[in-house]
Amino acid sequence: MRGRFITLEGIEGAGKSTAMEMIRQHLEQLGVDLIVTREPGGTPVAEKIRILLLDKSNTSIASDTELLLMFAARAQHLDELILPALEAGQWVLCDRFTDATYSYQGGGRGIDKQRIAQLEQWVQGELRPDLTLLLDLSVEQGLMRAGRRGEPDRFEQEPSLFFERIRSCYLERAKQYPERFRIIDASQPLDQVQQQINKQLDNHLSHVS
Ligand code: T5A
Repeated sequence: MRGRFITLEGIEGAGKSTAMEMIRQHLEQLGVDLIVTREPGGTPVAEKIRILLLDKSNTSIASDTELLLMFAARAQHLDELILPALEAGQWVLCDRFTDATYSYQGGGRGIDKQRIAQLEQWVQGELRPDLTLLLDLSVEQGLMRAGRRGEPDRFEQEPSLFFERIRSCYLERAKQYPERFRIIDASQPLDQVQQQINKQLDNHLSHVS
């Protein structure tokens, strides 16, 4: 049986890295054979593309170049890691996927969603996440948390309006695809975020088995 594909999304500082670890522990305790990965990245070549994308000294990356690099990294990630794992029956937990492209390159940069949809179809075919946990919180709160981590990367240097558009786009997508999106209130303290996430995972598992 094909494994399940779970993605985690949210604006900067929403707490994805923290939540990834909680999810990994919860699913492994339940006996799920899981691989944990991230985008952009997840394989040696895709991680090199990530470095290019996040490097703030690359001040003149055109929006279309950024979009194509995201999908170039994704094509490699799917071919080398995600698809073989799912086909082998493993579950894949991925920190960001194509909803981030719709939100950052579509909502944030203003690229036409139809162009993103064409690339999505080309690179992924019919593959879509089975479950997407959207960690939602205000841009102000997210940027404040992200700021505590130190030096901002190329995306984190953008003004807060950029992240407001990204957040709106994420929330629109959650409305558009209610069958797979679950919104987590990430403004809550960590233990409550964890409870919300575990509830959604348990719910998902009960429908799978
Ligand atoms: N990107 C990505 C695109 O533009 N298009 C795409 O298609 C894709 C896939 C890299 C960048 O690439 C862009 C988006 C990104 O800008 P990333 O590495 O996932 O992607 O980027 P970040 O959002 O920067 O991810 P991080 O992992 O660095 O941030 P997190 O995971 O959201 O936040 P985290 O867990 O590090 O938490 C931040 C701080 O808050 C605390 C943590 O302890 C930490 O100090 N915290 C909390 N504090 C209080 N209460 C809570 N509930 C807390 N949760 C976390």
